[in-house]
Order: sequence, then C-alpha cells, then structure tokens
Amino acid sequence: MTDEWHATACNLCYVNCGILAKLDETGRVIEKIKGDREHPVSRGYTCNKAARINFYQNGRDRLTSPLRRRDDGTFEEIDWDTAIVEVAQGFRAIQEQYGGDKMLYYGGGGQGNHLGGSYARSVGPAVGASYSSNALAQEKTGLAWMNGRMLGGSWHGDFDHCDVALIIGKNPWQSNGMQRARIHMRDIGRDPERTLIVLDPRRTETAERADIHVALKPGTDVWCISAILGRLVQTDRIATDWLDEHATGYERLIEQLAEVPVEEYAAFAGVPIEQIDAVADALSGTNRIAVAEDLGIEMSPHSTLCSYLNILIFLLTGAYGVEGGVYLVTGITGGFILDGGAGTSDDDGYEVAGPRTPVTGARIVQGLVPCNSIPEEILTDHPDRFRAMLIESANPLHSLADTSRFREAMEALEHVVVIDVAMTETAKMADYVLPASSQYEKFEATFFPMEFPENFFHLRRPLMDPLPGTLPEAEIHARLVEALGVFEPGELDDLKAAAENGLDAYAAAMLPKIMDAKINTYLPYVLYRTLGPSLPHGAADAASLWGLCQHLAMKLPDHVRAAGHEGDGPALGNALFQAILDSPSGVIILKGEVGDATQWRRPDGKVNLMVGEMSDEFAKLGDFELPGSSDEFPLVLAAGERRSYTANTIIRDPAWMKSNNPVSLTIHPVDAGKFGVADASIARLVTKRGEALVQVEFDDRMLEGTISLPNGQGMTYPDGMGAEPRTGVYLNELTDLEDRDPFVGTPWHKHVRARLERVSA
Ligand SMILES: Nc1nc2c(c(=O)[nH]1)N[C@H]1C(S)=C(S)[C@@H](COP(=O)(O)OP(=O)(O)OC[C@H]3O[C@@H](n4cnc5c(=O)[nH]c(N)nc54)[C@H](O)[C@@H]3O)O[C@H]1N2
Ligand SMILES: Nc1nc2c(c(=O)[nH]1)N[C@H]1C(S)=C(S)[C@@H](COP(=O)(O)OP(=O)(O)OC[C@H]3O[C@@H](n4cnc5c(=O)[nH]c(N)nc54)[C@H](O)[C@@H]3O)O[C@H]1N2
Ligand code: SF4
Ligand SMILES: [Mo]
Repeated sequence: MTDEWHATACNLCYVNCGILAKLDETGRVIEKIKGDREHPVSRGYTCNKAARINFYQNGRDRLTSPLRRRDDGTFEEIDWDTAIVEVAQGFRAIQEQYGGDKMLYYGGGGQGNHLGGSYARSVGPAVGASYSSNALAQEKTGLAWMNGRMLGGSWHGDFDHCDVALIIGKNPWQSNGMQRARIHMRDIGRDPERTLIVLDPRRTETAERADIHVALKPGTDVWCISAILGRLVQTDRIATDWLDEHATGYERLIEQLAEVPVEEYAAFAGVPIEQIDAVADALSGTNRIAVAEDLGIEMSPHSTLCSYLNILIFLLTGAYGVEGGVYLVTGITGGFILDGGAGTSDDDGYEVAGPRTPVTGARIVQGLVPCNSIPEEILTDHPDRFRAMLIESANPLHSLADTSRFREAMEALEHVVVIDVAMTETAKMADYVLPASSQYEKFEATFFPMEFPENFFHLRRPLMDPLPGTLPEAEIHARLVEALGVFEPGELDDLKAAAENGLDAYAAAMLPKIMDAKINTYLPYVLYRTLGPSLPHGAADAASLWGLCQHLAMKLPDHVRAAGHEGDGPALGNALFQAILDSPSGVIILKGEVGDATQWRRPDGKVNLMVGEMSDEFAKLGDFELPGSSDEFPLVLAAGERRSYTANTIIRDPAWMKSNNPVSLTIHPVDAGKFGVADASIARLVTKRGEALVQVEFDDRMLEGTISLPNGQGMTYPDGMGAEPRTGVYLNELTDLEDRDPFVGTPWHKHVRARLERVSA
C-alpha cells in the first residue's frame, strides 16, 4: 500500500461525505478509507458503508468495451469509433423516421455523480429530443411540485440549531440523507432541551433515539399530521403574526384545519391522542423546528398531500427562514434541484397548465417524465410514443416499479443505449452498452449539497486512471455530439485559443457568445471542448462547472463574495471556479444570511399556503379511504428499506455486506403467528403483481400488520466460476405500475399490499 491519502467522497448515498483513500501498490485497489476532516461539512464523519467502496470500484462485472447486441441477444465487443457512430446514427434514424422528440433520456447521475450527466444536455438537442426523467420522478416530484407552488425553492431543516427535529417517514440512522446524520440524531435525542420526533410505523434506529416516536399505521400520515395541525389551530397556537407578514392564501386552510376532528383522525392513524398533544406542545413552544421527510411518505398513498402538510408544519409555526428552522437551499445550480419549475398558480390557487407527457398527458414536474408513466408512453400505438432511450448512470429495469412492464417497454423500443460502469439488469437489455470510467477514475461531483446559509461544493479528483477501454461521460457525450455533426470543424477554435490564455481571456471571449442560441444549447459540450483542455490538474471533465460558477456570480454575487471569493462579474465567477478546481476536499461557495432574499423566491416575496388541488384532497380525508386495503392482502410491505448494507444498486457484489441478510423479511412475531411462519423459515411473499421467496425474521420493532424487505437486492453477480447467481428479492417484480400518486405518479413502494404463505419443507 502507498502512504498517501487522497481526498475524494463516498458515493454510496447522496450526502457524499468527504473521505480520504489509500490505494494498494498497483494503484487500482482502494484499500483504506477514513473520514476527511478537511471537508467543509462532513468534517470527518462517515457511516459504516464508506469503508466498502472498493466493491464498487473493482466489481467483477465492470465493463471494459463498448458492446453491441447481436440478433440472438448476446453481445459482441466493438471499438469506440464504431460504437459512437452507430449509437449516433441510431438516434438520428429515429428522429428522421418519426420526427424529433422520440428519444427519452433517463438518469444522468446516481447518488454521487452528476458531472457526467451535465454533458448529456448537449446530446438531446442534437437529435431533436427534450424529454427526460430520472429517479427523482419516483420519489421527490410531489415534494418538488409543492415547493414550487408554496416556496419557490427546495428546503432543508437546520438540524444543527433546531429545538425540535421532526423526521417524517425517514430513517436517517441508516439512510443518512443529511450531513452527519447519526451525530445529529444521537445528540438531539440525548439533549433534554431538544426534542426528536419521529413519525414511522417501525421502531427504527432513529425512532429508538426519539423523545416522541409516533408509530402510526402505514399510509396514515396525512391524518396524523392533520390532527397535529388541527390541534394547533384549534388551540390558537399558530404563528398568526408571522403569517400576516410573510404568507398569502392561508384563510381557507385555517378554516379547514379548524374543522378537523382531531380525535377521530388520530384514532384512524392509530395514534394515542396524548401523543398528538405532545407533538403539538413541542411544536408550539418554539420556531426552531427542523423538518425532514423521505420515502416513508413520498412512496406512500397521499404522498403529495403529505408533502404539502409537512411544509405547512414549518410555515404555520413560523419556523421558516429562521435559524434552527427550515431554509431554502442554495447551491451550485442556484438551488433549483427541487423547486418544481415555475410552480405558478391562478387566482384560486390551482396550477396554471404546465408541461405534460406526449401520450398519456401526465404532469411533468421539474422537467421529469413520471417514472411510472414511462412504460405507458412506450407501450401504445400512439404516434408520439417514445421510440428510443438513452440511459445513463441508472438501472431503471431494477429500480422502477413493475419490472415486467418496464421490460416489455424496453423490448418495444427501437434503439436503447446504456452508459454504465457495470453490466446491469438494464444494460443487459440494451442495443448498445457504453462503458464509463468509474467515479474514482475521473473528476466527479454531486449537485445535491443542501446547505444554508453556507453552501459547499466538492469537485473530487480521480484516484486513478480510467480502467482501459472506458471513457468518462463528458468524452462520450462530446463524441456523440461530434458524430451528429453539430459544429463545423474549426467553428470553436477561437474559444479554444482564448482558453489557452487563461480564465479571464476565456470569459472575455465566451460571455459575449453565451446567448447565441447554438452556443447556449450546446454549452456543456462547448465548454468541455474549448475550456476543458486548458484546465489545470487535467480537470477537463469539470469544464461545465465554469458556466454554473459564472451564473452564480451573476445571480448571487454577495453570497459568493461572503464565502471568500473575490472580484466582480466574470472575474468573480472565475475566482469561484478556480477555488473549486484547487480544493480537493471541497470548498464553501456561498454564504448567505438567515432570512435574506434567497429565502423569499416567489414573485410577491411571500410564501403561499393555498394550493387548490391539495385543499380539495384535504377535504376528502373525512372519507377515511386508504387506497389498496384488502382482505386478500392483509399485510403492508415496505418494499425497499434502507439498511446498514444497502446502497441502491451501486454495489453489485453481495460480498460487500457485512451484516445484511438480503432476503430477510422482518415481521412482528404476532403476525408471523397468524400466518404460521416460523423465525428463520423460508416463506412465500405474494402481491397482486408477483411473488418471491423470503426468509422470515422476527422483529418486534415492526408495527403489527407491516413487513419490510431491504432495497437494492435481487441482482445477479458473476461468481467467478462461470455462473451468475441472484442474491435477494428483486422488489420491483412485486410492485404495480398503477399504485401511484394521482398528481405526480410517484409509486407507493412503502405501501405494497401483500400476504405470506408457508412453504412446506
Ligand atoms: N443505507 C442506505 N442509505 C441510503 C440508500 C440506500 O440504498 N442505503 N439510498 C439513498 C436514497 S436513494 C434515498 S431516496 C434515501 C431514502 O431514505 P429513507 O426514506 O430514510 O429510507 P427507507 O428505509 O426507504 O424509508 C424510510 C422509513 O419510512 C418508513 N415508513 C414506511 N411506511 C411509512 C408510512 O406510511 N409513514 C411513515 N411516516 N413512514 C413509513 C419505514 O419504516 C422506514 O423507516 O436513502 C439514501 N440513503
Ligand atoms: N421497490 C423499490 N424501488 C426503488 C426504491 C425503493 O425503495 N423500493 N428506491 C428508489 C430510489 S429512492 C432510487 S433513488 C432509485 C435508485 O435507482 P437508480 O436511479 O436506477 O440508481 P442505482 O440503482 O443507484 O443505479 C445507479 C447506476 O449507476 C451506475 N454507475 C455508478 N457509477 C457510475 C458512473 O460513474 N457512470 C455511469 N455511467 N454509471 C455509473 C451503477 O452501476 C448503477 O447501474 O431506486 C428506486 N427504486
Ligand atoms: S453517509 Fe455513509 S453512505 Fe452516505 S456518503 Fe456518508 S459514508 Fe457514504
Ligand atoms: Mo432515492
């Protein structure tokens, strides 16, 4: 092993903790990992998973050559030049035969790699395509839609300073999802002055540390939260003065909340009224309330309504734009990750018509086609159906609901191209597979940092050279743009020459052209090919960041300067970009102030509480209808629990798991008794869509009536002896496309109706 520690980040979940890595003598194996104290936000923190990233880096099924599918379904290796030409021609042929916009782009980055995907933005326009989607459209689009309508940006709880931490449908102890999650959960839980509240049917590791664990029945969060808000309104404990000053459209809502039958709603959610009161008491004593929500509600019935109500919690208590409360985030993209697009409403609070999908007319939020709609946009004879897909850094055949429908859809497409590091379930169905260099073999970054008032950015440097045969995405996309003949030879030579004279000269040459329609459309490509080659440290892949830095310097110059970057106009953008290039452990890019203008992004500078569609939904809660209840399937399966050794499908080798049993289905012993299944026995799990064999694991932390399986299982992996056994349950063979949110189409994976059958020995 070499003695040197190299700064990078863990890519196993979306907080991307800074880490230091040591390599072996070959320079290709990541042998040792520790937290990076220089990282401005994670400050040395990691969870148990970071130590295992070599299983990602050196998976046995890494791809090392472009592949083309033969007629018999097997693949042959082809060289890069052939691959690029044929892939580009395939998309061009679709465009010419069926008209533009028949290609759907899917993915563009997983938990920690968004730099490569930024260059894909240049490929779509070259073949007349504009539709895209990714995993956010199966979890966060309901939230994003509400963010746009109510706040104008995406928000984040200030868990550093809060008095009350409210965690709804999330288990940060295992899933993190916020910086230094375990430290926060432990400290808030222990501190007698602070209150940790967890809404989760299961007594999770986080719930175990909570002051108040509300073990509500699955899918009933909207009733529980309505009861809490109802109690606050009915006892005059909302922040009326704050609302008068900062909010619009709350009158109808307050009337509705005044009418909520609190006891009845609590009872329906299975929550003792004393607990509703305890939560209401905690929330009314302070405006330092940090809120976090996640899949437990975003992948359950009423998910969009629940996100709406969660936002109301911090608005009705005035816990917004204040220290210890909830902030709108800033970031390298200006904070637009989940702002819901324009999010405009008419005078009655209903959405002004926005973009829709071409076949079924499903709502497109944040520019993303709902994942559950994708098969329906393909499996039809509608003339505008998608005919091709470009899939990058995602494994939708595994991760999207209803695998068999998605498989049918992939088969119906005429041209499918997958860019990945490994031979995934999705790649196995592609016409062409293009091998990418791994996240530790190229410059990489995530666009997720969700901090305020200080926001950081971490451009990670490669730990090693690309695996032979692979290319970074920036190069793959650039070659595709070139194969499609977008620019004439020499057309960009002046920009390239300017770049050789430094960032100032480049800015002087580039900025006057940036609004030129062609340059603007293909900006990531142009930056990569003109600025990229001149960048220090070989950081060509980072060129697209220059555009984002210039944008930030224009939009939030005071914040950039407050973070320590100097200059005005383009010089400020350049200083920021240079700082990013020169900071291998990450750097603070923006520094705002609590309550400043970035927190008030709607046109009138206020937050809006009136969302017509949600108001109508809210009015229906009195019917107590929980979709999907049935006697045939009495159990509620959480199909995809984050455990200590799960990481979506980033790591495919099951040997990475130290403690997780990939087939273990947790169940309360009382339920197990009802179904006659013994601890550790094999049982058959049945849903309306499929069945699977599981191993029963008694767990009295489960709420009766609920069962749970780990996420990211069911993959095949070469065993080194010629076979490719499958490990664990392939969850989406059990889920149904139809079970989804009526507004944004997000699936109900945490609420899958199921039953268990004994398997005779
Ligand atoms: N270890 C690990 N960490 C990860 C990931 C991973 O694969 N592994 N993936 C990352 C990704 S992509 C994401 S999106 C996040 C997801 O992070 P989380 O959302 O925290 O993960 P889950 O375990 O899917 O679900 C959260 C909780 O929802 C609860 N739940 C189920 N039904 C309900 C309900 O009706 N109401 C409420 N209130 N709760 C309910 C479950 O019991 C569970 O504890 O994790 C990230 N972090
Ligand atoms: N039933 C059920 N389904 C779920 C969930 C659930 O809880 N239950 N969770 C959902 C959630 S929240 C999410 S976010 C999705 C995640 O699902 P996806 O978005 O499909 O993401 P991953 O499974 O993480 O797949 C990431 C892919 O990127 C590849 N990759 C890694 N590094 C690179 C790289 O540098 N370049 C390229 N080109 N490729 C790379 C990996 O090999 C892998 O194939 O799953 C969803 N699916
Ligand atoms: S919280 Fe754990 S899995 Fe997530 S980035 Fe940090 S070390 Fe990796
Ligand atoms: Mo996710």
